[in-house]
Amino acid sequence: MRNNRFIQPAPEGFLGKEQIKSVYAGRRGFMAGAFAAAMAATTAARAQTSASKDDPNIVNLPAHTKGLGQGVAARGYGVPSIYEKNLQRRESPGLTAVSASGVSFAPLQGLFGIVTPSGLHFERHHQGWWDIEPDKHRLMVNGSDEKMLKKPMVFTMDDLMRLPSVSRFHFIECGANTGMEWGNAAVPTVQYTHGMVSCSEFTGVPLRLLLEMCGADFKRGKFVLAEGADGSSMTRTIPMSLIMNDEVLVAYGMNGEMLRPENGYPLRLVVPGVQGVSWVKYLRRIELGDEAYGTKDETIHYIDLLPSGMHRQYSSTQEVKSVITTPSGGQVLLDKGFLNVTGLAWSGRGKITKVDVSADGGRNWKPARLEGQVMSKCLTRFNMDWSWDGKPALLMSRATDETGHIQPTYADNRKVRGTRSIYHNNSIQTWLLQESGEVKNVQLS
Ligand SMILES: Nc1nc2c(c(=O)[nH]1)N[C@H]1C(S)=C(S)[C@@H](COP(=O)(O)O)O[C@H]1N2
Ligand SMILES: [Mo]
Repeated sequence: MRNNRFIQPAPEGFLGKEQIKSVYAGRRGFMAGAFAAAMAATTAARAQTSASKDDPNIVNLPAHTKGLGQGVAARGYGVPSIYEKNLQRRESPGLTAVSASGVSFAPLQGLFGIVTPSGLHFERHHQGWWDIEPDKHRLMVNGSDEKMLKKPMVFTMDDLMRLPSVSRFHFIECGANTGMEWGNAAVPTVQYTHGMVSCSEFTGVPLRLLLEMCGADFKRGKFVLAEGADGSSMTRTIPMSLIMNDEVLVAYGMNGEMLRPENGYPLRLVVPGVQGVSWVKYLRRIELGDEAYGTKDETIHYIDLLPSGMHRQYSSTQEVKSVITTPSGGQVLLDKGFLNVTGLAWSGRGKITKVDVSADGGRNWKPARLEGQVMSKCLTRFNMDWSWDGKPALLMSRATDETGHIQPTYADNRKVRGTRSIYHNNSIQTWLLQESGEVKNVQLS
């Protein structure tokens, strides 16, 4: 988010373990430093932005009103303003020990509306990313036996792109999003607590159509296996029930252009409402079969450790969830008074119908405004008018979806799931706004 005279942005840079520890130990060193810097920046900014009658920004004609601007040729592919260079995907400490297996988090604190700009879409690679030559890329569609699918086919990108296409807005969320928070409030900013969710318009061909072209037996076929062309050989089982309603796409487009290489160029699976790992990138093969495949990516990864010590498999649906993105962890409110509280809500089961916001730790709730068109399995932006009286506040949001599911508290989730899970944490997030204006990630017991 741009510097503004009411909110000091959250620290965007890499937060080392030591810094995190000092924040949570309640030592004021790091945050006090940030606060002092914020105050200094504010004083300087105030001199420039206050609209007094001798404001130099009104009186003096800036160069850009007098001179020639830059010619169009200066920008073949547009890039953001140089004043926005802090808004970036970031890696998190502790999560990216192996070089090609990595995560970069989307800077949710600085985004508006529901679409994640493609260059800020979170990334999750199990074995690094590739920029695959589209002319050489192939998608094979086959069956587990000859009767399951009569006519196995291999599609080129050109074959796929001449077929009827559809475009839809959907969120994608890694099953591990908010995963570090199961035990306690672990990371300081919303970028690291919730930044493994993004939302785009995807364009592609319904997978059902390809299966139909290949003569699939839709009575016997119960599952497909989707396989990626990178070194991780990402493989996931997708139930046919999701595919038959034409929601699952073999997609090449994202936000009006071809997919970005880091998001699966030239082809990826789009599985609305289902955790990110099933959205296989660099998609090279689809197999139709009559039972779940039980691959490495679904038997040892993306499973939920329960208090009993047992693991739960195939909990794929991303349940109803929301988070306030401003004010959020690491930001510092520099003034009392009116503030637009804003955030994002989503559900893998359909549309968001309601988001309630509390400023007192969940005792009182008020409905927020849902902005724009609310779409199924898509991010929904909420806003709420609020006035900060300068006293400590506990800010929370709680989403409800069209199936009636309500976002649970940490206490609710832990009753069933314990504290040692990594995946599928949709608990209500709490931000503590302190009298100093500093915002902290906390959990209420
Ligand atoms: N081929 C391939 N597909 C993949 C992955 C991968 O490493 N290789 N990662 C998966 C995981 S775990 C997630 S969360 C999403 C992330 O998609 P993104 O990088 O476009 O955000 O892609 C999924 N598809
Ligand atoms: Mo993931």
